[in-house]
Amino acid sequence: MINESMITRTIIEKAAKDWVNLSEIDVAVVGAGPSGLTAAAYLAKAGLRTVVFERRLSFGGGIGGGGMLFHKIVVQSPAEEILREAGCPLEKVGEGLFATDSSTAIAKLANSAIDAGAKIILGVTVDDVIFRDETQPKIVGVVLQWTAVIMAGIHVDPLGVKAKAVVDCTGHDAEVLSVASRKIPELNLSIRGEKSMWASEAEKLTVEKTGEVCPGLYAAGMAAAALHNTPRMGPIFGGMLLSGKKVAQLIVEKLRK
Ligand code: 48F
Repeated sequence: MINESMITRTIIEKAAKDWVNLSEIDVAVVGAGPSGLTAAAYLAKAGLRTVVFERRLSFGGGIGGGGMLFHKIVVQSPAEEILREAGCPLEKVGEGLFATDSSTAIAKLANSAIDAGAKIILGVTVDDVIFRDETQPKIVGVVLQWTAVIMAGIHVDPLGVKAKAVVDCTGHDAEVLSVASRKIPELNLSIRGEKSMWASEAEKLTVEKTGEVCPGLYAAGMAAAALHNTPRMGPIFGGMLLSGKKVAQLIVEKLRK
């Protein structure tokens, strides 16, 4: 029988249990766009306790807008293998070039991350990092707030989650890197923002620049482009997927040492 108090109790008990478990994790991925979802899938596949914190109530980030709201995205070799592995149908449109529906790509990438064992928490914004400065500055977690609280403009103290690695996958604004550079000057981080469009160069450089920014903090996707002032690419997504996969491999190697 449907009972309101039972619904309430179930939600609160189950959510509280999850939050207790996620207060200390292996990897906090910030942002559920293409780079974040891909990173989460490979991190979780490697057995790391991975949680994606996403500000919105939906995942996919910039995929959903396709190209100027037309509902297709383009992906190039070898990144299409990541989508294929996730079960995403692809239409070959040229040598090494493929197209798919933006909604399909979102669903398949999210599904792949969840099936691998990653948890995706929606409606939560990362608005700061946790740091230590014992021998050198190090990022050891993220500070969380309900997006709705931030939108309401009321002061509510946030919660902290400890993580062995934090990945900024927040896209063009590189929000985690930005807050870290503003609040921890010892990190000497300067976020210069992305350059104007040059698709082929941007795709290559985004993957090249993906990596550890300082101990405990990594940049992937457009956050890496914003950090290194490399060009934007528009609605071609291979670089985002390869960047997510690369950051996952780097973290797995680091945490296994
Ligand atoms: O913007 P987004 O898709 O970043 P990405 O993975 O991919 C970029 C491409 O979509 C596209 C492009 C190249 O193809 O130029 O733009 O680098 O996804 C970023 C996600 O992070 C969320 C945001 O809502 C989006 O879903 N996000 C941003 N800031 C925060 C956040 C934050 N402070 N806390 C939590 N989530």
